[in-house]
Amino acid sequence: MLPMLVSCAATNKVESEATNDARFNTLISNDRTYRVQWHSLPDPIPLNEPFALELVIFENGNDDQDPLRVELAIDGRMPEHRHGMNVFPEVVRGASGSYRVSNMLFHMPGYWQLHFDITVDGVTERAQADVDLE
Ligand SMILES: [Cu+2]
Repeated sequence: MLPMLVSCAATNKVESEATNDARFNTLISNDRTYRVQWHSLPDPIPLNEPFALELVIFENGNDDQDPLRVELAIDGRMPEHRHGMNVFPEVVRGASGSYRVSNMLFHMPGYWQLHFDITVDGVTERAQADVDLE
């Protein structure tokens, strides 16, 4: 049986850009349902200055698909201090399927967690990233 040759050049531009672009970090959600490709703007995340996030969400383990459309909630927490941010992030989905999160602010140095809460059909799953801010 001949292997099936499929050109992937144009099938998923966002996927390949997000996967191959060194700016993007890869994050698997806690129950391994989703793969989040994300980076901050600017990168690294600045101390006490507004920043943004750009991210794309895929089904984990499926490399041949379009970015997912989900309900997305973003939060930043300092678990050791038991507090979060003093601002409310704004999430906008772009035409390419990527999400842009603005109005982020980590107001003090230390250990932060970025929470990406992804909801599909009423079920929420979290992906989280550790950020050590100096
Ligand atoms: Cu704190």
